[in-house]
Amino acid sequence: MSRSEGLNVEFRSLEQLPQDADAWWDDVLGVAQFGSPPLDFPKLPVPTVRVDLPPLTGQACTCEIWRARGPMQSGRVGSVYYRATSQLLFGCVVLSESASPANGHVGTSALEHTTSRAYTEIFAALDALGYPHLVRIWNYVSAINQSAGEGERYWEFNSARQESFQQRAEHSLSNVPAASALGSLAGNPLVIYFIASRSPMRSIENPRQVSAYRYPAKFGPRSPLFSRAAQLPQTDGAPLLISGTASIVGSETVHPDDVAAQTRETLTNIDALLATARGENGGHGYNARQLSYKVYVRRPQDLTTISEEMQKSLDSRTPVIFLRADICRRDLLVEIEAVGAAGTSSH
Ligand code: 3EB
Repeated sequence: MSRSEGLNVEFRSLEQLPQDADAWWDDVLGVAQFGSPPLDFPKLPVPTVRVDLPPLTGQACTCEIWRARGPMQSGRVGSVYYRATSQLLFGCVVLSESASPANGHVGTSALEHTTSRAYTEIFAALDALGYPHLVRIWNYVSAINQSAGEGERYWEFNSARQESFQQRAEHSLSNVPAASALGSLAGNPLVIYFIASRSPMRSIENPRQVSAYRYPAKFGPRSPLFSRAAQLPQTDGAPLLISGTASIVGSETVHPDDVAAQTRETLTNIDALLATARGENGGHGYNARQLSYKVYVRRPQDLTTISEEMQKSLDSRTPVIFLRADICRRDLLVEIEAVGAAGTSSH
């Protein structure tokens, strides 16, 4: 089987983006922009998706730039914008809940309806384009902790997500994508972006945590559907995409009132996942110091504490961005996701 060449992520502020260097964009698969104002990349065929989560480190906007190598093709299927190499696809979809026919009706909520539509469109696009394996997906849901029905809006999102996966013929719990689900402020649309692959990925679970799809019903009648990490064994460096990870042991939140302890527990969870991933990759290393990190912070005033805890176990050169976001359980104060390749630095 032919190996696909690399997948990398890079973080840049608005000021650090070259304005006229077209060649710089040649191998860019997709861009997520966090904060405001929205950037405009006229004439570029690169899908760019704006997420209304402000960076906590001064810049107005931070870009997460995904690169791969090889000839690329861009386009749109339904509401899904994409760009793809022969092996990997980056896609995004943005849907407003107020456009939902369920808006204001009883029964299926506007969020459930919008989530179903987004996932249905994503699966249809991936099947039509021939990248049927969803590897990694980022979900940004407005007002995620707001009460709704018996629980919170996150529960509604989970119901619709689970149902959408189950309706897909090839669905199996052994290959659910790695994911993050975070909250933006009320009024924002549902924003989803993702990476998919032509060949199967390998999903990895965390020995310290109950798989999210087996969480007990007290966390919602329909479980969150994601794996703890996704590995791309057929891509150079076997990139590992780690899901949003939090201070959860088993299925319970630990250290509900202690953000420093939550940060340490989260890093311990990531270490346990890395050990499992190394085992899956013939022992070839993923090193916590060689990952790129995206950190979601519930309360801006916790930034220093979280950042200091991370500095204790990471390198000063480790790429990391901090974003203000709501986390999908009210008692979670921090959530960390990461990306890296085996044996090399991620750059
Ligand atoms: C957790 O471990 C924390 O619903 O897609 C992390 C990553 C979390 C992804 C999701 C939720 C999701 O349960 C929350």
